[in-house]
Amino acid sequence: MAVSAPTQQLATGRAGSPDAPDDVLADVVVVGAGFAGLYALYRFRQLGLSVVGVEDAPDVGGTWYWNRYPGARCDVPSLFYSYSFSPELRAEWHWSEKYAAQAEILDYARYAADRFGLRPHIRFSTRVTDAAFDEATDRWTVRTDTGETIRATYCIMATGCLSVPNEVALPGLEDFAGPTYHTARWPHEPVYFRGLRVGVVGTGSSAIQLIPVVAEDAAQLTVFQRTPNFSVPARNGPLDQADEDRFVRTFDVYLAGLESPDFGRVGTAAFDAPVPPVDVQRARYERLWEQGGGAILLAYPNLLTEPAVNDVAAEFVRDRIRSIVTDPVTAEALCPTGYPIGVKRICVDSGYYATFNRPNVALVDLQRDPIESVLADGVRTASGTVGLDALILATGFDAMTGALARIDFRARNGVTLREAWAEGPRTYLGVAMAGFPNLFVITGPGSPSVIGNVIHNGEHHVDWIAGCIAHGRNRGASRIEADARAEAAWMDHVAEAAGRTLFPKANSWYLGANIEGKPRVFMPYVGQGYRYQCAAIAADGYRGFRFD
Ligand code: N01
Repeated sequence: MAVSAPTQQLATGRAGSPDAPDDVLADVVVVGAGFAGLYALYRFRQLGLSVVGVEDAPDVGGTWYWNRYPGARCDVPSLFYSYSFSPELRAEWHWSEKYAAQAEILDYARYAADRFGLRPHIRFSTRVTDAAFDEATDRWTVRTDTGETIRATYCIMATGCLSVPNEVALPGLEDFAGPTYHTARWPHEPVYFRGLRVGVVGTGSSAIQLIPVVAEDAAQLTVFQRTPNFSVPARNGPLDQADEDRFVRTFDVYLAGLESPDFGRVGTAAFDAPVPPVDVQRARYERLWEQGGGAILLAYPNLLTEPAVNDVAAEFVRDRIRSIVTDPVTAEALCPTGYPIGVKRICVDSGYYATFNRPNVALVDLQRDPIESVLADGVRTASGTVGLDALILATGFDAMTGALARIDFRARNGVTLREAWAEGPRTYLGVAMAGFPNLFVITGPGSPSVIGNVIHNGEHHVDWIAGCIAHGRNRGASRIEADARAEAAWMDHVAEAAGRTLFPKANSWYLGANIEGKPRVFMPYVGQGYRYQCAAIAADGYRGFRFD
């Protein structure tokens, strides 16, 4: 297979090729310049491939470029929420807080992009509209909204799991006279709420981070809650050198652990684990609550598989809510019931529940008092009207498949990805799809992706795909495609792994349940030893792939 020159020397058009003179040619096109896309650019260029990046936003950062609502910060400790691939970068960058705020995370992405010289290879403010596989040349023809055509052998989708906002159609929303904001598309200029009556729709991670901050400014804040979420305190604070040193001492052990056959939040070992006495469990949750962060879910290996353990953890958090929120009716409305803790992504907050003790904050429980209509100056619910000057939609994302489904991918036989996924996403290992040669997805459905550390999961996929491409090139193959039987077996395994846990017992975005009409398929892989399995498949000549 011919290898074209690195990106900066790209030819535009080639003698004897069907390409138009203005077509951009590359070995690899990487769509998305968030953490995964940036690393993909770096890694594939290291392989000596020519790489073109395409990014919708005018800058790098992905979800951290767009999600700049007040209070936006990481819910994984920043020292972990960092690239692992470069010891130099790790040594150079110092996080200021245990859970960094959005601006600092975006600065980190920018720093990494500059440090590794990636910006010149990215077309910013450019969105991929459609992509078709050309059987004659074994290349993807990728078209963008700027009118460009990129022809590349490999198409790498690094479009993120949480990038397409869930734009809800509240009745009458278009009549609202004040400003409306979506947390996932927050304006870049400052937004002031001082003295205003503000409404927030949604109580997921974004809302739970935003509500305490907006409550400090707003004259009145009304939270419209459809489903209460479990949230634990972050106990955020400054980081110092001693924290970093402690982290560095254990980081390599952590990285090695990721490769183990036993690694996985909900491993099969969980099914044999004992159910500790309730008082023992509660004492442990108490310690973890005081310590802060989502580690409470790691208290017991069977917390996400065994109702007798999960129920105690859930009741523990409900008791904490009741002890923080002084009005008993509001406290009860904030208590999540009817689904296990941890099977919707747990929220990590700074003062969320206590915010409801403020005189200027009110909760509307939509289960009892649903929204009837948005009006020009407020929201009418079954019980009355709430006057509002500004409305914030914290309604989340079309997760995991949204960004992929809106690109018109056409496979070998003309089938689009949307059609192929009509009954739910189907992948082999969460990285490749039968019928879509040379198309790879980073942290796609069917991989751990959002379960665990999404930056490290993205790095793993990029490395694995790079190995797969190198394997194909060494064999002189110009086409790499997942086998339909391997894909089917993997999807069965993904479903079986989820079915052994409590995860399917909540209407979560993991299941696509937050988007009307979306097929209910549990998308992340929650089985054990994912990296170990990927390594074994690679060692076995990338079993389940065809190299032609
Ligand atoms: O979105 P969500 P999010 N009427 O889907 C409600 C990550 N994240 O942006 O549960 C009324 O969790 C909906 O109600 P219900 C993190 O992984 C990470 O908050 O569907 N309400 C829910 O309350 C997180 O899990 C960070 O009944 C409606 C809310 O809107 C993921 O992003 C920070 C509605 C949406 O909650 C998504 O979080 C922030 C309607 N029509 C987010 N439609 C980090 O720190 C929806 N809702 C890394």
